[in-house]
Amino acid sequence: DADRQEIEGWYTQKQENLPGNLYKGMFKGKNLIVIQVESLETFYLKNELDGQELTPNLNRLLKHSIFFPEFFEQVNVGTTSDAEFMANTSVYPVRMGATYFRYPDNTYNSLPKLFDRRGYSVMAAHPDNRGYWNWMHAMHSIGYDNCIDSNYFVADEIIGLGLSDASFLRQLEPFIKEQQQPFFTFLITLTNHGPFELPDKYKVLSVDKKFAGTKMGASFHTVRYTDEQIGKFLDKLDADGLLDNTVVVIYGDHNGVHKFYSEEIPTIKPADDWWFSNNHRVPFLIYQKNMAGEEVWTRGGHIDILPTIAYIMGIDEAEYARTAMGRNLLNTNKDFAVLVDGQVVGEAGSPAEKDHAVRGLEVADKIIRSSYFGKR
Ligand code: GP9
Repeated sequence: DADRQEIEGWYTQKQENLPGNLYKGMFKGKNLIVIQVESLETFYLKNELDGQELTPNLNRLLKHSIFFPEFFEQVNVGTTSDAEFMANTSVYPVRMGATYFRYPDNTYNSLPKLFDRRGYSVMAAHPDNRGYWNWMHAMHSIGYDNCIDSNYFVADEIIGLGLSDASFLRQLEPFIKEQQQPFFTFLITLTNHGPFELPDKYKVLSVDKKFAGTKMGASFHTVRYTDEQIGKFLDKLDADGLLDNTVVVIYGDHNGVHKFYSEEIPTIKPADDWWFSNNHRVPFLIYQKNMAGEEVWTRGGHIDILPTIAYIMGIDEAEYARTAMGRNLLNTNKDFAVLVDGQVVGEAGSPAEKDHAVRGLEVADKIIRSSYFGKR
């Protein structure tokens, strides 16, 4: 009972109850594609390596996107799976271990359920095997009845951890096109995974020799490659006539080169500003072909993806106000993100508000360990 009161009290205190604004329901009824990109950090976007864009396609999308430059990774040890979990449920991951392995059967209010209720075709796609991070089992519980993994694709090109982004996205496009509209498709990419392997024939950047043999240098190539595949994928969907009626959300799952290879970075000399420091930022952008681009500098993180998407897609807040732990970054007076270690980036408000924000990590732990939403 005490835990129940704490959880319910936490949600009550979280409510902001602000009047609606111009973003509310702006894309109601459109298709939605959410692309979670492996190890994509914000510093790659809009930056140039000796005059060469690292993400020319994402930069092109930004001209028609709402872009959140102050967006932070919030994953725990479940890394990629934690990002997926937060994006789909707006609940922080469990404090110890990986949520998908420890509690794969839990029930949540989730993006797939919100769209399923609206008659959307709902699908999740993964280029890797269903067992990686217990993916398919956990995604079924979260609400994706239709999950397709590497077993659904021809393994005609393996790079690094598995099916190349080029092959995956090429083979995925017919699955997307053939769905009944409106649809919501969630997918993740793979190739930009450490240690950032890429066949030489796909390397198009000229990378200074000071990066020779480093993961940073290798990541420039794989980021550029993944960016190219996303661009081609969206061009194909556009040629299919889908993009006018589709919203595409893209975000990075967690830091990559700065998270897993940080010891190596200071050895690269001389150190340049723009690629050097780890600032935990991953990009989050909402692209619609016919929209003018803008930047929203409100701080947030993975936990805020569901309420932000739901708001623009016209889903009534009452449907998730007491399950989503995150804020709608397009209509909030608060400007913060809680990192995995409890550190608060930005301004959570008064000391009591800051305490409330940080307590969210423990409240989520209680929600998950008790499968709270399955019992309520
Ligand atoms: C592999 C992908 C990677 O399928 O989920 O997970 P990560 O190692 O980045 O957590």
